[in-house]
Amino acid sequence: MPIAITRTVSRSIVKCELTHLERTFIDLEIARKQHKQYEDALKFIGCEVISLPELPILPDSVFVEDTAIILDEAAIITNPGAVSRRPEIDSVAEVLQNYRQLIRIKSPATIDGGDVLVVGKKIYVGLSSRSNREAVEQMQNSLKEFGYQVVGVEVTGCLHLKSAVTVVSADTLLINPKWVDKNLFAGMNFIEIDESEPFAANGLLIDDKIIYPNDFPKTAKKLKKNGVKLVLVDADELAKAEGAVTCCSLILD
Ligand code: CIR
Repeated sequence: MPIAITRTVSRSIVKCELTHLERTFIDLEIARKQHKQYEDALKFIGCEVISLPELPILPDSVFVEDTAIILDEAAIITNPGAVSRRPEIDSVAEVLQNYRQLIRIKSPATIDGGDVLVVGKKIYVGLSSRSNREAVEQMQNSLKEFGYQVVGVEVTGCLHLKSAVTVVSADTLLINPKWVDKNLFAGMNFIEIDESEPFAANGLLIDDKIIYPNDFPKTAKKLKKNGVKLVLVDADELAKAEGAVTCCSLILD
């Protein structure tokens, strides 16, 4: 049974970091209700959900994905690109040490888990406002013993690499080609988002199902046509904090 680590939405979510979006009011009650729906979707797929307690003074702490990268052989504890988010990592590391050997990314390297796309033994790291080449280098040095190749890829127009591309099956990527170059992912198949839904490239694959926001009906239709099984959730409240569905959990298979 996969384990999904989540964290209750912080009461200070309105003070979240924002990079590409204008600040709009985030309703805590709605955000928590939708987050609960997301946790229910994880359970529906068959995950055991470990829901960590709220961190009231850390606005972005619901986005646990950014604090770690889970591999079969180890968990990498990140050094988040936004200084305000660095205090989020310790409590996640404390939980993860029960499941994996920990590897820590250290300054000047910075990286957010949202920038990391794992496709088999290849790890793509988005070179974004949050993640840098030093992080790619540290990851490559730590992970070569496990046979991983770590490559940095340019990403533009969005916060993280996984805002632009996510995995929908072993050999298929859901992608917004305006934000990341398809040619970087040689040998993969692609499903392109509908152009009118630029934020539609983020889905969370667990087993053979994708947790996917209700907000992108045109892309959802395309995914279904391609045989992708969707578990739909309301995710528009946390989307105002620049968070998508992968951001809200860490999955241990
Ligand atoms: C931030 O800017 O760090 C948060 N407001 C949003 C983080 C979203 N995380 C993700 O895409 N992995």
